[in-house]
Amino acid sequence: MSISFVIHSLEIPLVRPFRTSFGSQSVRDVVLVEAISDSGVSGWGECVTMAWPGYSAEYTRGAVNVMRDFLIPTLSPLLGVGGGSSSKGSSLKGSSAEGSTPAPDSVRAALAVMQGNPMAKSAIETALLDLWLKERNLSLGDFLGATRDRVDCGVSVGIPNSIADLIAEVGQYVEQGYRRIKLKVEPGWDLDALRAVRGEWPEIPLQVDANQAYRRSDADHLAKFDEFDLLLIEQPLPEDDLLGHKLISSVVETPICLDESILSVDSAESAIEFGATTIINIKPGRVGGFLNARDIHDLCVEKNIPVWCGGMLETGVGRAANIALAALPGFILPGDTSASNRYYKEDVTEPFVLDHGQLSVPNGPGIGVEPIAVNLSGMSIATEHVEV
Ligand code: NPQ
Ligand code: MG
Repeated sequence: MSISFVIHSLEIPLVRPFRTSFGSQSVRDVVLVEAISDSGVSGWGECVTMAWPGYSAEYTRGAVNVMRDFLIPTLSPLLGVGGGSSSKGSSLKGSSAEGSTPAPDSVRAALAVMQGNPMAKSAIETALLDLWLKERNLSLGDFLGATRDRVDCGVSVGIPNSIADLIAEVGQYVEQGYRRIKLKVEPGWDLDALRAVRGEWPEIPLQVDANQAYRRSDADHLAKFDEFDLLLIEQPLPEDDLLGHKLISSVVETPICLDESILSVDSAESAIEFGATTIINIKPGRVGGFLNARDIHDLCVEKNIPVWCGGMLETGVGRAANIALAALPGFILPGDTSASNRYYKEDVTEPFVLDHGQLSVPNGPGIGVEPIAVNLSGMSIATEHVEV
């Protein structure tokens, strides 16, 4: 038995530049991980890093290096090759009669030997999970415990050049049927933008995301957001500042929602119990994969904390898997699970198309989608084969 990996580096132009408090992007550099079984079946996972460490410490070139030099080699005993373990068939922990792919839990456990790098881990774990599910003819949604076949979609609106541009862009999304609008904010781009959008759409579900751009001393300023009837304020302060978020929530009535701060089940429980957050944004890449994402969801259901599915400008590969996750019962707020055309004129898979503000949960085996070969090759800037 053997599984080989191909790391596909792609570049896809965005339909418009996406600016946040940490910078602007007009091209999405994407890495897709392909795990190929010895029977020639491929499993796919998307690495959601950005080109530079702006959102979190991970970045694309680093993620490719850690996958090639450490994460994939660390899995070789599990895959039954390397270190001589291939000869001991009965000791192949995690493999099973249905196929040669190791079980998802054993992949997670093996990768946990390495610190950090959750986005790189998630890409590899998801590629193997897709393969494992395909061997069982089981969809990711059914595996994770999805209870819906459609999910409500929101959209994240970057920081534009003017209020007029903002209103025009939000107007397009409202017309397309999105069920919730999220404005990216930063000091100097917040209250005027909110006033303008609320003026046009007094009733639309609205929230903001600061990507860590404020400081503890901005509590009184953030309290001025209360008059705009927001669903939540996402990650106003730096990732490591749980006390700051707790202090902010004692001054601000709008619920605080953490994104970058939540890295694991334990950090989620810490933030909840400490009083730093009352809503959580779950992104599989940020938390090291779909198993951890599901476990954080389960914790939040138990603790009555609403969750929603974040987005990292995924192609159809990452999007398909996110939509399966967003179909779990605790995902009660619309996610950043937008249609393909929010970001891309052409997606690497068949496009996800919004229908009454919702997307359908893929129901084929695994993540339920495949890259289209010509799209993949047209977008490719590098292809690296990694033998286990
Ligand atoms: C967030 N996403 O919730 C992120 C941050 C983000 C949809 O708002 C390239 C790749 C640019 C990933 C910009 C949304 C990005 C990116 C922002 C992720 O915080
Ligand atoms: Mg965010």
